Parts: sequence; structure tokens; C-alpha cells
Amino acid sequence: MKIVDARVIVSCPGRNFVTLKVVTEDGIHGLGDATLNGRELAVASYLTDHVIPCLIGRDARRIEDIWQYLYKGVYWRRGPVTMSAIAAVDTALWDIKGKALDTPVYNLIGGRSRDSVLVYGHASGRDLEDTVAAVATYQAMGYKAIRAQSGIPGLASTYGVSKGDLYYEPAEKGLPSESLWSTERYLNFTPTLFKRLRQEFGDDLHLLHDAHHRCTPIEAARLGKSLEPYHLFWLEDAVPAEAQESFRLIRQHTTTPLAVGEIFNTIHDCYQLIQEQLIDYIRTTVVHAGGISHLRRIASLAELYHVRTGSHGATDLSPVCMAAALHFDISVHNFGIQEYMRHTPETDAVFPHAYVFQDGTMYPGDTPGLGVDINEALAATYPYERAYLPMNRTLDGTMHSW
Ligand code: KDG
Ligand code: MG
Repeated sequence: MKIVDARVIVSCPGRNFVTLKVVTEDGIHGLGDATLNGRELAVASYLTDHVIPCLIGRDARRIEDIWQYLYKGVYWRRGPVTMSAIAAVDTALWDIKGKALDTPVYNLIGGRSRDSVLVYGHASGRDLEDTVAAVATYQAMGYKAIRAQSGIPGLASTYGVSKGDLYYEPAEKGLPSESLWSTERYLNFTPTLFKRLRQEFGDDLHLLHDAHHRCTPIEAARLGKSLEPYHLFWLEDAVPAEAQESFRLIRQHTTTPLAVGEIFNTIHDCYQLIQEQLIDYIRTTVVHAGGISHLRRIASLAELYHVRTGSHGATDLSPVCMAAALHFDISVHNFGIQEYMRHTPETDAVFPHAYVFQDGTMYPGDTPGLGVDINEALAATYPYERAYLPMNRTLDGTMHSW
């Protein structure tokens, strides 16, 4: 089953997506997401200029060999650009294999371990009351797990807070804007928010929170400790995670469950966190961590240490990644939760898919392969538009961790 064609499709139906389409001599095609928020064209070039020429003529059935060829066979390993490109190839090959064998991808990777996949949605508001209302809206939509982010008193804008729309896209067209940040104000306010949310919604609703890599280890420890009475499902990205050992300090001080890993690219970014049981959830994704094949390696290691999966699923991960994530989620034993930030109707029209949301959970569908496609003619009507996430400075103007 030779690969005879592969091409990269860049389109912007509300936000930029990079999609790899691989075609075999039998006329089967597979898709892989290669979107790297704010650096989309780097991955597109990596694939078009350096990977695709080496793929043509290879046997699409040899997924593991092609993965190793693109990883071990190349001098420059790891990093988000390389691993997103490898992920796209890997995902497309699993899609092809499923279609060739006439079965959903989850059946090729162990079969279903559960009936459906618990997901969490993003509720946010300009202030505390607005956030309470947003959580109520998500609960009414059926979500059993909700991430709550709020504007902070005294700060003009806060990352992760939507402008009131269900379809929230954090990347902004043009050059990056800059916001002002104060960790002190954030740490003073956040426990008040969760106290109120527990009063309002009781104990059963799963509440999550993302600190977006903004605290130092001791600040994160204080945050985790102050949130303990409100028993969060997790506290995410409490610190920038380049230094995995930061989590030792946080862990010594709090029992709030910790999640990290949406910007990790390989098992090498998280094996210490997993083996030392410094985290509870690993957030690596199909698109940024080497595809379904590599994500399964991470999950297998995590399973040994009671760490569960909780893959990133923001809007910059395309419906192709979402479909692949759901096949992964429904199959691995140590699944924890899946992030699900709804795509716009424009995006969904470009990527028709079989996955569905119902009662706070998702199901990948039973279509052979991943159950997602791309409408290339429609995609072509949305040309690439430069866009970036906002940046962050402290109140005195110093650049702060993203
Ligand atoms: O590309 C970055 C976004 O996806 C990220 O900021 C969203 O933190 C995020 C999350 O948890 O979804
Ligand atoms: Mg996050």
C-alpha cells in the first residue's frame, strides 16, 4: 500500500489550521493535524519541504517504522515543529489503516475501554458573577466537568476569559497584543472564585482551573493549598514546566491534583514528572506529542505510576486532532478526562466529523478510520491569516512567563 501523494492544506475558517493529507495507491486517504498555534507555517514548511519527499513510495501500513524513520533517522530530534510534523504523518497513517481494515481506529489500539469519554468545557467571565453565570450555562448544556477562569479585579484583561461568546478563540489576528499581569492579585482572588462556585453548584460538579504557567513553584504551592477546600479535579500548568523538578516543591505543600503537559512534545519532557508521581494528569496531545503512536507510549508509562491522561483540546487543535484524541481516550485504560473547547460552525463545516457530544461526554463514532474529513474546496476559501496569542508583562512592564 504505497503512499503516492501527500500535501499540506493551510486554511483559516475562524482560526488557522494545518492539515496533512496522505493518499495511497489504493486511493485511500488519511488526515493528520499539524497545527502549531502562532507558528503554523513552520510546520507546513517542515512537512512540505522536508518530510513529504521522503514519504512518497513508502508502505503506509508500516506506521511504527515510518515514525522511527522520521524521529531516529533525523539528526534534529524533538521540539514542537518536528513533533507536530511527525504527529501529522502518524495520525494520517492510523486513519488510512482504519479505512483499509474497515474499522474505527480505536479497534486497532486495543478496542474501547469505556463507553464514552468524559470532557470538560471552558466557562469564563469578566468577573466573579459573570463566571458563575458561565458555569451555569455549561452545566445546563450537560457538562459534568467545567474549567472556570475569571477576570481578576484590578487587571484590565486576563488570558483565558472569553468575550462572552461560546466560541472563544484566544489567538488574535495581526501581531501579538500585550496584557498586564499581577500574580499577587491572581492569588488573592482565585480562592474566592472557587469558594463561590462550590457554594453555588455543590460538590458533585467537577471544577478545573488553568494557571497558564504563571506562578513560581512556591506561589503555585500557595495556590494549590488555598484551593484544597474546593477539591478541584485539577490545577493545570501551575508553573512553567521546563524545570520538571519544580513540581516537587508544589507537591510537598498541597493535595490539589496537578495537571501539566499541553506544550510537551515527547515522553522525555514528562518521564520524571510521571515516575516521581509529581503530577496526576498528563496533558500531552496527539498533535503536539508525536501522534497516536507516541501518545500511547506516554500513557503506558503513566499507567504504571497512577497518572491519568487529560489531553489538551483547545480550539487550535483541529477537529482532526479531536477525532484522533477521542479514539485514543476511549481505548487507553488510564484515561482521565479530555478537554473540549467547541470549534465554530465554520471550522466544523470544513472538517465534517463523526464524533458527537452528549451529556458531558463524547464518542468518536464508528466510522472506519478516524471519522473526520476535510472539505478542501471550502478550506480554500479561508486563506491563512497571521495570528498570535497575547503576551504578558507584569505591572512594572517586565516580560512575564507567557
Ligand atoms: O495554543 C495555546 C492554547 O491552546 C492554550 O492557551 C489553551 O491553555 C490552554 C488550554 O488549556 O486549553
Ligand atoms: Mg492550558
